[in-house]
Amino acid sequence: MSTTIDEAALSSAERIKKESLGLHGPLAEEVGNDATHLSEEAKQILKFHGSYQQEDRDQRRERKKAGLEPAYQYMVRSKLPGGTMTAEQYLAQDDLASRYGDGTLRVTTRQGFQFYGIVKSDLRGTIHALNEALITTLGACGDVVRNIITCSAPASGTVRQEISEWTKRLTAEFLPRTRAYHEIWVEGQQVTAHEVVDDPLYKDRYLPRKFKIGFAFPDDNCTDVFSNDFGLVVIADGDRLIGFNALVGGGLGKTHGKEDTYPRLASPFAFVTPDEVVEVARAVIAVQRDHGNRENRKRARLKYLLDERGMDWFRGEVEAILGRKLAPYRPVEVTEAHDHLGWHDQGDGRWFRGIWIQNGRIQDHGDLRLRTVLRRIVERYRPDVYLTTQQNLLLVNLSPEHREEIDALLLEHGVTPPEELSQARRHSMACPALPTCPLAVAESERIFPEVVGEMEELLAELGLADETIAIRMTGCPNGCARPYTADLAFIGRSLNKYVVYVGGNLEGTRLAQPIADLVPLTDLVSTVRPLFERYKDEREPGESFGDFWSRVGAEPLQAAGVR
Ligand code: SRM
Ligand code: SF4
Repeated sequence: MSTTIDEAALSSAERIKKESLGLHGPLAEEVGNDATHLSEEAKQILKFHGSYQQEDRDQRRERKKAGLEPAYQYMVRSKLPGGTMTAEQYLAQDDLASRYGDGTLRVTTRQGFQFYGIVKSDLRGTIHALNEALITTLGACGDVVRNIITCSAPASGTVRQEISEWTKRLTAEFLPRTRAYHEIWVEGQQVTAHEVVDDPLYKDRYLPRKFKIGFAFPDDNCTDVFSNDFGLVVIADGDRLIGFNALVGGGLGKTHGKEDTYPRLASPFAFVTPDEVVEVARAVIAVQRDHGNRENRKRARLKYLLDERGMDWFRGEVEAILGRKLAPYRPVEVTEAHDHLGWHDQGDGRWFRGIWIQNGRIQDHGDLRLRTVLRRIVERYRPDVYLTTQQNLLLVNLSPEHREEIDALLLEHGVTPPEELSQARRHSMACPALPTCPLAVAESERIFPEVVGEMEELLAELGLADETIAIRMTGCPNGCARPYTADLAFIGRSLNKYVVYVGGNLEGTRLAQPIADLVPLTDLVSTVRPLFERYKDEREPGESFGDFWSRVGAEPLQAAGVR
């Protein structure tokens, strides 16, 4: 698409964005009315404000039979740049999970928190309370720059600290300019005359699609930086930040059976200094804004624009905006990724403790009283709380003399120490899927712990229990738990059936490939057993499962191939 817009060909989302007049839409009027749900227009605009209208899909059939409307509810997503929050902010969100939500807090793969099961009449109360705690939800969803991620593990006096500040700075730069958010959620007004604020970056139609920015370090790509539209790999000389290797065009979503949609790792783009990073990011976003596909949302991410027009064209457009040439990408490899679990010295006399959270779900369930113990620890020791992109949580700035007490508390509440977790479980991730996600075609979070359990048995039997293997599951091909960069992934295909992928790596530098399609849930582990047997017999010393299959080339296990 060129800058001349063919209005008739645009997707309906484009009309809704434009007619919203700066994200007001009919939202302000509808949020306060008595209906249990929103109109299509308001629902779309609500996303930009950080919330999705959902329904409890477990109740769908019964309610339909009884002639009832769907069990409408809302998911609210906190936007936490770099995943950081204070103890007070953690406690405020923990309160909200019970006051308005379903009693759980979900750490997302982009360092946000999600609240579920909020009824429409409590939506304003929830978002208002988050803002009172100085947490925004603006732009947590929608066609704008999403939560900006980085490795949150603190290391005093190093560039890591500086990068955490960068996530906040870029967030402030790329927040949509709108009065609507403040009016609806903060002031709680029912506004009808909309005051439209000029937004030089997003203009009146925002971006063609979501836009993701992430930071990483060459020796720690725990953020999966290559999955972002715009990635920044830190280039440092010791503790001095020199600049960033910028990457463009990452994105993981695809649609089953549609060959023109695919996961793609971001490509090397340019070297940028700290002084120019905001300007370059802004120019990259502007090129996507002006040239990205606004007719077909399935092809609207930056990755497709790049593949259609080529890197030279893209760089030329960015350079034309900047009015100068960009410096070439530096030959620096990304080689490691860490999960930051357990105790670590921050280098300033204080320590942080990384806590593994199954699929990011903070809740009390059976013997595991994770939500209770986290609240107790945060109330008593007042640590800052940082979220990781692997759905885990770090308790930060703790005094070393509290280490034993904190470990004892965690144990008492049923939290397994990281060193006792199997490697397979420790590196596993699943997306929420059913019953909240409207796009799920198969289960994920709810059944994944059992699948991992079966995998643990298989790996133990083969003597592979100590291998670091990242296993991920999603309920559809959109890729929310980043399955396409995992060693092994199960991706929902239809009810109880999955596509099996192998060959990614923990460092996030390689895409996995599909090797079996429509595999029933009950056959997942038996399907991959031969792959692990061969890996055990033929691997080279130190070779990971994903590296092995990438080297030998995983052929489709089914004659008909996989899509
Ligand atoms: Fe996602 C849509 C959950 C990270 C790719 N994602 C959704 C929605 C909102 C479904 C919807 O559109 O109604 C899911 C809400 C389900 C629920 O009930 O909570 C959802 N995505 C999530 C989270 C919560 C998964 C998790 O396990 O933590 C993550 C929230 C991150 C955040 O805090 O902002 C989440 N989503 C991702 C990632 C991973 C990442 O960004 O590192 C991806 C792959 C990278 C990418 O964007 O390409 C991802 N989500 C998608 C897509 C596919 C986009 C595409 O280009 O095709 C969709 C569907 C869409 O946008 O139409 C989607
Ligand atoms: Fe929903 Fe699919 Fe994302 Fe899972 S991967 S949360 S099923 S959109």
